[in-house]
Amino acid sequence: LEPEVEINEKPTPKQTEDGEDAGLTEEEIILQNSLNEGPEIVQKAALVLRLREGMSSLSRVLKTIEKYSGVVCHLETRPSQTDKNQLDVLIKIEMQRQHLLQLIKNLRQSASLTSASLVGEDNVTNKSPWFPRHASELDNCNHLMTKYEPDLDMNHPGFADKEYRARRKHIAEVAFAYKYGDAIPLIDYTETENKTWSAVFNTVRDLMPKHACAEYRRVFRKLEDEGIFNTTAIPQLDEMSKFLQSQTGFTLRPAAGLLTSRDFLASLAFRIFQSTQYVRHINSPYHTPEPDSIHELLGHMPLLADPSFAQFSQEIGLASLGASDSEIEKLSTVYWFTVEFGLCKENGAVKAYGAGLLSAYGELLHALSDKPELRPFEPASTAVQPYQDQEYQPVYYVAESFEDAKDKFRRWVSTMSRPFEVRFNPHTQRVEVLDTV
Ligand code: NLE
Ligand code: FE
Repeated sequence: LEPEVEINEKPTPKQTEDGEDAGLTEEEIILQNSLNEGPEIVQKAALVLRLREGMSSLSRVLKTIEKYSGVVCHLETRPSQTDKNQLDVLIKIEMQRQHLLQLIKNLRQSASLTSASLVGEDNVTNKSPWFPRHASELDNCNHLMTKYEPDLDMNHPGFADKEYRARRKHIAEVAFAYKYGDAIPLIDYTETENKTWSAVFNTVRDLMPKHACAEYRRVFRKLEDEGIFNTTAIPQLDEMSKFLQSQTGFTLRPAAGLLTSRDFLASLAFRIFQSTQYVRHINSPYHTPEPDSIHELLGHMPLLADPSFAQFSQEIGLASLGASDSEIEKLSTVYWFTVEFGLCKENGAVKAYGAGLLSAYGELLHALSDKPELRPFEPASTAVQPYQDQEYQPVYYVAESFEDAKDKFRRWVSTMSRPFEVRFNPHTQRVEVLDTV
């Protein structure tokens, strides 16, 4: 069978008035411009096609890819939603740039295709992906992960507790309604919720002098002196946000639950921390796999008030803006083993600074016992260490100091693929993009 899609070595591009090829998508223009840097460079690409004659056209398309020495890495098909006789196809391929461009042009001219387009994939990616440029755009960064939720997970201690579930729903709605510039809504915490807080707060206050890092201890005392930390009532996010702002410029905004990594990390770039406002179930006060306000307040807030740590947090956020999915995965792993579960050295001893440790006393003791494996913090290897969020961690990473962690992190981030730099302008709360290519 001869492929119906013929290989035409010299297509005659239609010219527009300003001399550019007509009808090219942004990705294709980028691809075309990259040709002079190395036409024979093998490049990953994703194609989205709509085929007129279903599977029989698909086999012709695949043959054509083969003719161009392309490798098919991934293929998905489904009947088109608008016309069941047509087939929608996603094909991920690896192919020399010069052939790739030819292929797309030829596919476009083929009679068996209704449409063909190149979509961004790794280094073909659109050079200006969307990410928030101003703190107000974080209103769009509130996508939730549905992992461990009282409504969905039978193992959640709140699963069978109707009242708890209704309460969670109410507090989540408050967060969803929040818009940049609003005052953070006050939550009138119930007696049970305050009791849960007291239980956790008292254990942390007892363990902290021995096990928490100096920066944490310093801010903890300050928060006690200011009356924000006290054993009877859960601090309000609003008062905490004002406190942080006065220390490091960090502020808070309410989040409805566990956010996607991309959305969560993006906010850190603006020195904004998205914080949950609901409280864990009274039946399991000393460990929960999901974030809740006790974890945020007791775990995260003291360190966000430390200038060096605040800077480190913001830099993780800045590195995430416009990063590829696999880089986001690495950055969130680094975040996990530092901000959430990090240990650090202090006068020859090992102390905790990770928020997931400082809000869960069982794991805090576990981390500082001889049970887990401790490794030195090295961003490149830490970033690829698999982790889970249901049980205590088997491995922790130890930083020499925040300054050292930051230096290492900066060096590692500079090896990432993003073709631009970003800088936060604190006067305008805007992220400025500096092109480096
Ligand atoms: N395990 C922590 C706690 O119980 O406070 C929460 C970790 C959230 C990532
Ligand atoms: Fe956390």
